Amino acid sequence: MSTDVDVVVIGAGFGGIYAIHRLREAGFAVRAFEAGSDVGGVWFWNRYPGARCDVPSLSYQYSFSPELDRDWNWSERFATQPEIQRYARFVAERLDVVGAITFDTRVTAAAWDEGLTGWRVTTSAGETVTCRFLVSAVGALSAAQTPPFPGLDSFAGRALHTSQWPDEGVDLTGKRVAVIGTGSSGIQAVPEIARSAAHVTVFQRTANFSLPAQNRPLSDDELARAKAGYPDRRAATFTTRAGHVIPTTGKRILEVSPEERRAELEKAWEFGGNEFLATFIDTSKDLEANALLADFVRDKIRSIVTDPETAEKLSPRGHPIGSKRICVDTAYYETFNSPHVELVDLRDETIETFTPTGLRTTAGEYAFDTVVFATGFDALTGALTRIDVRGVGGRSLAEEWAPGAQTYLGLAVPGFPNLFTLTGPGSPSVLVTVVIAIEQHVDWVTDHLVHLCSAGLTRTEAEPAARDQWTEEVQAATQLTLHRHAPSSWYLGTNVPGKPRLFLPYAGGLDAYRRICDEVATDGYRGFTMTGVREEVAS
Ligand code: NA7
Repeated sequence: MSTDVDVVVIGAGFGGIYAIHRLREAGFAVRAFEAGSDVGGVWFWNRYPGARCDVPSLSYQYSFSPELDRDWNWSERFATQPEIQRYARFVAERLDVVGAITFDTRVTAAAWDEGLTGWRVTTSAGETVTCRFLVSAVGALSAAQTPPFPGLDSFAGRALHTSQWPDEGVDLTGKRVAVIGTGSSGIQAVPEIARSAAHVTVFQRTANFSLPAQNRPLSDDELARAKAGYPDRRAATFTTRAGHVIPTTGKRILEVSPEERRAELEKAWEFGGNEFLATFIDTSKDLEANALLADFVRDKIRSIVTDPETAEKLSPRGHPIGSKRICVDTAYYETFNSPHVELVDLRDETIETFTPTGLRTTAGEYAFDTVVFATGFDALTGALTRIDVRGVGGRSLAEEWAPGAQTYLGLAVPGFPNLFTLTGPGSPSVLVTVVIAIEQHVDWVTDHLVHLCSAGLTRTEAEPAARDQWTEEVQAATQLTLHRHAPSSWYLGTNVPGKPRLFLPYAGGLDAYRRICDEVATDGYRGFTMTGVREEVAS
């Protein structure tokens, strides 16, 4: 039985764009569905004021094409959301993949059909498309999470989520705005919102460490140097732990004098960005070393924020710096020096209920016209489990992952043949430069499918033993990092009520991960059962 296409790709963000390109290049007929009205994925949706990448632009781009590198020019050190979305569009047009994408259309269900040896994919437009292989490029941070606050329906003002910001923008001039959440999105949005709003109340549950971006325009010289260094960068990309080269002094913070420590950290703070974390090589491994780094940042907060009580509330405690996602900001702490910006610490008072005019905490009432939920995502799994994916025997992926998402290499799940989950749980994804992680995944999946089809086979399925062994490896990798000391984070799923506590990304580094994937391929795709005979081959 033949299928409508060889491959359906879900999503047209960075993963989907490159997957369509590589799979078509390898000879597969591909169709993609995208819920947004343009390419970009997370960079299409996250339009909140101040939205910016926290990885330097020059590293946050595909590495596979010298031509793309040559012809695209970033304007700033850390690109804004609109510029990154323009880049995604530029690449999609260059690779001529736009025609393969059906926009404004969600995949709502996908069911494995053993007789077909393929998937039946259903969309929000009511279309059903059959395919041999299904590639999920839904993104790790794309399923928005709004906590079920009591009384929210009664709130008469406007409620917004940072990742679902209206396309036409929102005029907050003169408005009283509440922002709930102080992760990367909240920390980027608050200074921008405070520019026009009459009053801003920031509700903080956990104070996060944030580093100054020290953003600036990129000069022509810098761009020219970056382009000249392209071959080296490309060669180095996959040999790094993080997916891009990060400068370090190579020294241990515990071994340098207090003067040298301060001087190096001041330099790194002035340089800006999350590269600050790599200044010394022991701070990501050793709690004592990490505490010195954290102290430096808390000193900075105290030196910036004039009200000592507010400074103390903004000072993160209880988790090592870098064990939760580090934030990168522009004037976040400075914003709290403005008289119209107020911080509410939800460790001192908790939200009881929304009311028609705002919300009530255990300490009192707060009135506002607009609430901005900067409350994050059902990360790594939510975008896929919100689709009704059914594998062998009708087994639901959401049910399979209900006790905690387990995969083989972050890419495949036993019982769900011919399905590949780009940047899925158990892959480095959000812990590394995700565009580079995507390239590795797509290349590996394409090679796997070419291998399968060249052997005249039709079905590939991860083995339970391989999944179990990989799950152990993912958890063991976490134990070697300071992530294990963070009591809560979206890496662990603790931000989503009812989600099991399990560290989801692979923390062993992109270099190690790539080596493992390459070895699996060299071993004839060890851990996958590959079967089936194609009709045209058999006849
Ligand atoms: P994050 O980093 O998950 O931040 C969400 C924030 O919302 C965080 O401060 C949470 O506090 C807070 N939150 C979540 N639920 C609640 C409730 N119920 N009450 C109060 N506060 C709450 O999401 P972002 O969008 O900022 O960033 C996600 C990633 O996107 C980011 O790391 C970058 O990689 C890009 P908590 O810390 O859970 O106590």
